[in-house]
Amino acid sequence: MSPRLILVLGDQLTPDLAALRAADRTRDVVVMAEVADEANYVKHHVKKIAFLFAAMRKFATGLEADGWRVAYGRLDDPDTSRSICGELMRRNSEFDAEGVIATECGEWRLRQALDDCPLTIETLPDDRFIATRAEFAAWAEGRKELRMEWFYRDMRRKTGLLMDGDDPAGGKWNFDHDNRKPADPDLFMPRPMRHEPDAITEEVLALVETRFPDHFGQLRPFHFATDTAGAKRAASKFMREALPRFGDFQDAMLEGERFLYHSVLSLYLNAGLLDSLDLCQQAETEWREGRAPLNAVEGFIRQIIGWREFVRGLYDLQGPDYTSRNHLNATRALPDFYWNADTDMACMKAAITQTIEEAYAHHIQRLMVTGNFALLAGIDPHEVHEWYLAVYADAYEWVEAPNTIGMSQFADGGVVGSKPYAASGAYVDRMSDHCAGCAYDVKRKSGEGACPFNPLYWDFLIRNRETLGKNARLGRIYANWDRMDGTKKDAARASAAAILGRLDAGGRI
Ligand code: FAD
Ligand code: DLZ
Repeated sequence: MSPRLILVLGDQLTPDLAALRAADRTRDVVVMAEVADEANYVKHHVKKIAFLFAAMRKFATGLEADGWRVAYGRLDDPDTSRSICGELMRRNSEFDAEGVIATECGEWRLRQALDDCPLTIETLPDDRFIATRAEFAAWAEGRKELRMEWFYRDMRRKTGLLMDGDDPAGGKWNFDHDNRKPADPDLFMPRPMRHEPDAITEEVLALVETRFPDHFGQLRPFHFATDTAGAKRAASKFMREALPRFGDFQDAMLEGERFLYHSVLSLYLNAGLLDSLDLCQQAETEWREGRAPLNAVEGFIRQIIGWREFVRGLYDLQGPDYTSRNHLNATRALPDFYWNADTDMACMKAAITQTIEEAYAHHIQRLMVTGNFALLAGIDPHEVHEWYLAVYADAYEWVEAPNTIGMSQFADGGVVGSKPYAASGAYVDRMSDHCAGCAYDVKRKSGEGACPFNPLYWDFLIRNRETLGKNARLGRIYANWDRMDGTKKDAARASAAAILGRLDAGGRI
């Protein structure tokens, strides 16, 4: 009997993936490939490419050890095609195969490419998520507003996580209110696990160094795990050392502390090396056995079964044009300092520098620093989206786009969030220690040396008043502006115009 081709993509590195479950290891051939099209659709951070290629190679070796026949295409193999479809066509001829079994891919872009591929492809749902596409669509049907909190409660009920019978553990669904403390420098600050590259990873690092010299980011040192065993060790270290304080300091930022109490597990979850339900169950055990407080564990679980599942559902529901939305008609080009960190704003410099070096920034850095600046400065949301998709090791469009286009840039007009996450410098000052050492003065509202976030904040709101003025959640803020002294208003807008003019001229910020 002819074999079928079983497609396993770089973010499908899960032994019980739907396509593998449907396959017969005595008959079928697993197809995996490092291809130029996937590596280049944005100029991915070199650490992300290295992580995925090393993890793919090890996953393939693991499958072979389990008795699978694997046809693995390496990027440096002259016969490997440019695209996933090309690679399937090549293997189809090589094995005289009888069709392809695939697990639905995360991004519309690749779904479209596989639909256009002239082979018979049976596509199975990706059931590594807690909500199926149909469940999310049914939940969303007929609702005027889609809000994460209501969906999250259903996911708690569905999984039984942090439930005492029908009630939420601790009597509350959400402890976010307790999770907004600024952090202090701490000698005992936990650090994510650092994994030394082995021979396979070293070989991939050398390949990435030669093949992607113009891609974003710094490749070495490279300390990500590249297999499930390593990712699980990283998760255990997080549970033991950081989870107990994850909640309290979830929104905090500290100069020189790149990870604080965050898990740095998203890249492993998104590539399939870790299972989201399993991770949440481990976190719940930490609380039930008295090693971590409820506000921390609830906060961590909410990010995964709440936000992660919610944005995935929305991405599917909103369709392939989502990344072209531009509700606020923002058209400014992305400033160069997003690529080289060459800015005098201490918070921006810290977030972008660590993005270059680590392919990582935590949520508040992404949302309230780099995202906030782009929002206030009116940067084209598609350019912002392509930046976030390129620069983080965990970035895939299904999770990145709702966070960028929706939550951060409000370019979807309120599908993900009910109001824009716009903030002045006071927010960064409250949640971080960046302002103390900054070239700008966060207390100055306008004029020479004022923190750019201050005048840009008001300018953004006034520029967009026609669109945002009817938003009930912004009513008090607009009322504050209306009460403000005229000279202060003029000074803020003149400062904003000067900053935006400098941006347009490629000047230093
Ligand atoms: P932790 O703070 O330890 O949180 C635990 C887990 O919760 C994460 O590993 C992640 O899987 C999940 N999570 C937390 N917040 C979110 C969220 N808003 N949406 C989805 N999952 C969440 N996350 C990605 O995985 N890939 C992306 O490409 C991505 N792009 C983003 C772009 C912007 C503009 C913003 C504001 C956020 C983005 N996020 C993205 C969400 C979030 O910033 C990252 O998931 C998080 O910073 C990953 O770090 P961590 O593993 O230390 O997370
Ligand atoms: C992100 C990525 C990269 C950089 N390279 C590959 C690759 O060479 N081969 C592969 O199968 N997958 C890769 N990926 C992950 C895919 O881009 C991902 O599967 C799609 O974006 C669908 O979500």
